[in-house]
Amino acid sequence: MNWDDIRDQAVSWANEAGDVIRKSFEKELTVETKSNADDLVTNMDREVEQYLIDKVSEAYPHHKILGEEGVGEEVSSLDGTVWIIDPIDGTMNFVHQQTNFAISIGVYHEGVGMVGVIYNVIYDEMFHVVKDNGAYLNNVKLPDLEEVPIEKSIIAINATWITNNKRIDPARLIPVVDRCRGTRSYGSAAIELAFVAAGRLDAYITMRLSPWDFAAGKILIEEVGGRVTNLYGEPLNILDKNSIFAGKSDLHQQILDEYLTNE
Ligand code: 2AM
Ligand code: CA
Repeated sequence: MNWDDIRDQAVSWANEAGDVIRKSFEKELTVETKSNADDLVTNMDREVEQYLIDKVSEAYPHHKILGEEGVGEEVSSLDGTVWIIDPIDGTMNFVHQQTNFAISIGVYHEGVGMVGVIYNVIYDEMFHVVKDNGAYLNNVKLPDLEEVPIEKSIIAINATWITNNKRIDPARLIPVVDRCRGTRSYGSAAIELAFVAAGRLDAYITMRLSPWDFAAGKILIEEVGGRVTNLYGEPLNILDKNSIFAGKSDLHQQILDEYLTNE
C-alpha cells in the first residue's frame, strides 16, 4: 500500500469537502438532534460523509469505512484497512459559529494508524500525517514536541469536566487546571488534537470521544512524539468510546502520576 498516495487522496478529498461546506453557508441548514438536545446533526454532516465515503469506496472498494453519521458500515474489527471519518467534527460550532469545525479522516491498517488528515475548514489549515513519514500543517513539517513544565502549559479542557458531570469527580481535575498556565476549549476534538500536534496546546483532556473524533488526531500527535491514551494512561480502544488524555510525553506522564493514577 502506498500511504503517501492515500494521504494525498485524503487531503484532496478533505479540500473538496471543505469547498462543499463553505458553499453551504449560502443555503439553509437543517439542524436535528441525535442522542440529546445538544447533540446536533445537520444535512451537511450527512452530505459530506456520503461524499467522502463515495470517494473512498470508489478508490478502495475493499477498505472498510466507519463514519459518524452511519453512512458507512458497521465495523467490528480493525483487520485490513479501515477509514474512520468525521465529516464535521464540532457540529455545534458549525451551527452556531460557522467556524472552529473540522473534517477528520484516520486510516488504520491492521490496527495501526497510518494516515491522518484534519482539515480546519475556515482557517484553511490542513494537518496531515503518514506514520513515520512526518506530520505537516499545510506544507510545513511539524517539529517534534518540546517539553514544557506544567506551570507553563496550556491545557485544553471543557468546563464540563470541572463541574458536576456524570463521568468524573470534578475535584480530580481542578488541581490540574489550577496549576497549568491556562486552559482553552475549542469545541472540536479534532482541532484540539491537531493543536496538540502543532504545539499550540500542551495537552488535551476530555472524558468521552468516539473513534471518529480522535482517530486522525492520535496519529498526528504520536508522529511528533506526543502521547495519546485514556485518562488513566491506558491504550485507546480505537473502535469504541474512550476518555482521552493527549499531550507532550513528559507532561502527560507527570499529570498521570500526580493526579490521575491511584483512584
Ligand atoms: P462532533 O461535533 O463531531 O459530534 C465537543 O466537545 C467535541 O466532542 C466534538 O469533537 C464533538 O464531536 C464531540 N462530541 C460531542 N458529543 C459527543 C458524544 N456524545 N460522544 C463523543 N463525542 C462527542
Ligand atoms: Ca461529527
